[in-house]
Amino acid sequence: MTKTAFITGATAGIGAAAAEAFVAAGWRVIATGRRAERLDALRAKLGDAVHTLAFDVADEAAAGAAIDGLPEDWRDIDLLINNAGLALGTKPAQEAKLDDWRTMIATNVTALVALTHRLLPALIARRGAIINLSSVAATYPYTGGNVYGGTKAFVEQFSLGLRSDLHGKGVRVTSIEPGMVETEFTTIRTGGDQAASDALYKGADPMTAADIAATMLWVATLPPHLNINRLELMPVSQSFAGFQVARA
Ligand code: 8X3
Repeated sequence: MTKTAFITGATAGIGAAAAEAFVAAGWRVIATGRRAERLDALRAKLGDAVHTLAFDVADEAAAGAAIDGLPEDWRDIDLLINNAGLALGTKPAQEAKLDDWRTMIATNVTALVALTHRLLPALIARRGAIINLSSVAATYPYTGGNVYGGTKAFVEQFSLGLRSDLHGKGVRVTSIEPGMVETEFTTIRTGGDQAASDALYKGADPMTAADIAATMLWVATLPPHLNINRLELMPVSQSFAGFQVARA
């Protein structure tokens, strides 16, 4: 039977790539995001297997209205991919903007839990699955990661907590935790600085949105008795740095 995935942040990057990968694998996709014209383009590209919902994931009322308005034949959701999220700013905490922190918490944490809460009954009814997009920043601190890393640590731990709460319900939950992926992520993080984004990815052979989409599809199509709890991945070119020591 054809399965349906609900993907947030499907207008670009990993979300758009996931929509493409799941449709190519025979799924139906509810693609959501703020930018209606991008969703229209996605639907034009991928066809009737895509249903689009344009709303800002951080606007709980708009998200609720969009979901409540889903046509009858799009209500059986087998998989929620909580992909929408962002990083804002690269400055250390003492120089960061509080509003950037608020926006990251609103999108990466508050919106994600609200949407999950709303769709849980449907997912339980279908013995479905949830894939949450966390980050290596959940585990490895780096300068300027502050609240972004905190939100992604929340996503990781919330995912594990969901697994406990959903014990015995047959619902799978996975936290996917990528390192460097070349998408609009860095342009957004730097407030539109394309040169900074290009410099970060230059020569690094970063992961691609399609790499993460393929990982999501793999996780979602494993035998139903198998749950990947956390999955951390990086490009070969990225690894870990040591501790820093401030000397007098
Ligand atoms: C972001 C991961 O490695 O680009 O989620 O900071 S990294």
